[in-house]
Amino acid sequence: TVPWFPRQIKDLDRCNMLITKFDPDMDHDHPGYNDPEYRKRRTVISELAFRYKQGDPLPVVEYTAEEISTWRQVYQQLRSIYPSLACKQFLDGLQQLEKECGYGEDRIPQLQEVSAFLKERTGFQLRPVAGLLSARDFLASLAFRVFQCTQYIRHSSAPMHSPEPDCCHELLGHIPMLADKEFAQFSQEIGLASLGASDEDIEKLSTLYWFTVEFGLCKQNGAVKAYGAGLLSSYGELVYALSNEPEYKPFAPEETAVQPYQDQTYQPVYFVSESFEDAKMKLRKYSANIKRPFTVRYDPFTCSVEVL
Ligand code: H2B
Ligand code: FE
Repeated sequence: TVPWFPRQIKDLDRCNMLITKFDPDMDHDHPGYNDPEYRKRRTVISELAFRYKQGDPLPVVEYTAEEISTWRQVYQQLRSIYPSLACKQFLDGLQQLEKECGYGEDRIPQLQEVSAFLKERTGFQLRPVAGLLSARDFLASLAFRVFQCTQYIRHSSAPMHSPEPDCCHELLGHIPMLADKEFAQFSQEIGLASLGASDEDIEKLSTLYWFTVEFGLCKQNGAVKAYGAGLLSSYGELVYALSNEPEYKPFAPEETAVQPYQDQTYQPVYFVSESFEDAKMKLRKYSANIKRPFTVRYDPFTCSVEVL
């Protein structure tokens, strides 16, 4: 039998299965575990996401001076190495966000304004989420060009790396890429391929997503550059990933899909594609070949999925 999947954009209200393994209340190794203030703050911001229904205005968070200071550190450090380590699509997107969407080191952009910006560029919109989502729910939202976005920030004691997604990861890692038309198209295709897929196929798709959208490297003008959001939001791992120390393998979806991955610390292996376009094409081809007893088509007029 086919697992339930969202057919209409408002069904995304049901795609809210959180994975709590990196949550500061559950994970003893979380840098915020012993900081009751931080945990309290996280609860407040989580509530905003739990209450959110599709179509509501995106919640505004008034960030504290401490949170902005963490953002500033992350922004300054990463911004200084992007020009030499990030791929062109990312640099273009970030530049637009800085020019037109208030990106900068002095404030944390609000989801509202970022969502409006993306909507105009690529039709993507944001919705708030309280933490790490199940792969199935996360991928399903991409089918509707909805990106589930955390709104809290990492703990101030560990600005250079966070095992769970936070607003630095979303706003710096993912958003600039989602401002690219082709990347947006390709993200939606992964999402559509995931709808109603078997658990095994979801596992493979999510591994592919991991080694591309999160930790992908690509060649550009003879140099290797990062396009993965997990790299572009972690100073430590971005430098490490391009240091020649880890193992590099050529990106090949069938093999990449079964490569075990590391979600506690840096990756031992990264996949390098011949170009950004090459990764996109190969991953597209792979997604299109996933076997399902039906086909899906997205209707942009009604924001719904037709099942044929
Ligand atoms: N949840 C959230 N909130 N953000 C992500 O970037 C994310 C996720 N990525 N769940 C998913 C899992 C990804 O690692 C793949 C699809 O498993
Ligand atoms: Fe991510």
